[in-house]
Amino acid sequence: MATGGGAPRTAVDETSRDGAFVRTAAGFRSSVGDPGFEPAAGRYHLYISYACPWANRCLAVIYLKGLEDAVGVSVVHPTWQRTRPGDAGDAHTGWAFRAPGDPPISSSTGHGSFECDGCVPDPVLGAKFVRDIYEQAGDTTGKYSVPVLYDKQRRTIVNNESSEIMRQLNSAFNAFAKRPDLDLYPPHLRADIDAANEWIYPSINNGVYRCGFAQKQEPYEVAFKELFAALDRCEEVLSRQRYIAGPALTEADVRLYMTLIRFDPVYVVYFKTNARFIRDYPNLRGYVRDVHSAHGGAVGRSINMRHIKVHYFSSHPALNPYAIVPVGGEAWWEEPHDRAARFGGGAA
Ligand SMILES: N[C@@H](CCC(=O)N[C@@H](CS)C(=O)NCC(=O)O)C(=O)O
Repeated sequence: MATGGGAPRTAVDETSRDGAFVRTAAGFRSSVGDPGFEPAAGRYHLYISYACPWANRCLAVIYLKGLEDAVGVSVVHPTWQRTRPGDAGDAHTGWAFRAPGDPPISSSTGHGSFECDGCVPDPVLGAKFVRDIYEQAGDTTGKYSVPVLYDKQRRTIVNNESSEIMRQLNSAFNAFAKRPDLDLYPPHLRADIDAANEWIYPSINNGVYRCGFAQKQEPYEVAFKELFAALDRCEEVLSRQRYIAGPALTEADVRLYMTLIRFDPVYVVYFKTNARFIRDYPNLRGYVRDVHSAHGGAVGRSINMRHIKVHYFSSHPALNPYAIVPVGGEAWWEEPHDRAARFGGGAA
């Protein structure tokens, strides 16, 4: 069920009166496994953007669990478009579907030229925009975000909150998973995972957005200080243990990694998070490499750095009017790491 209400809008519009970025809660909060949403192979479809850290988390869980044959995935174009291009009174911009080989597209204000490689169109509804899927499902929030977990049988959205979708992919589809024994939220680590998520979400995962989407100096500086204090805390934790919630790779690592992998190529410049690069923290650097290569490279396989860079730099004309994508950013996360040798165990 959708909750809340409002006109179509994007995250760039979500600011409070003091200029701070305030994220709107997701509207569809059912679970696969609830009555009426029985687990099944081929019934559910996941709509993602490779660029979006929240959607990327869910794709990583699909690869980690080996659910590629059980849950279909569509991938939007990284560059936000006008979603009602023929309607002069509706200026909303958002995620659009394209097929590989389609002609390149520009930003919503006509700048740049971005190819469609890696896009996967919508085989379920044939939607042109993610907005169409929300409207078909009776959305009333007006925010058309990814990820979206869709039920093809009931023709509705099950859930659009990534932290909840991750848990469902982790536990509800084990009958169809190639790796049912891999538990990213194991009972003995739950308290530590919840505790890590609790401070990492506001200060790091959402903290980079609080820096980047702030519209006044003071909330930006508050978010900046919290962000780097939290990164220092991660660095300290990861000097003592292999993963953020203990000795095993868990959902808390997937969540943290998705922000860290975007940090140097995008956030340092685009969101003005420029106190330090992640590659300059010895433990965070090794940790990102470790998670990237974990379980046969399942997490790293979910990363499309071209989509990540193109999205941010081409989708918010107010922040980067000419949609120029910075060139720099070597792939240091693909290098070897010493964390198995230092801490043992893990997910190599
Ligand atoms: N609570 C959501 C947040 C998802 C979210 O904000 N996704 C962004 C992309 S990174 C989005 O789709 N934004 C669309 C918009 O702002 O209109 C989750 O974690 O699943």
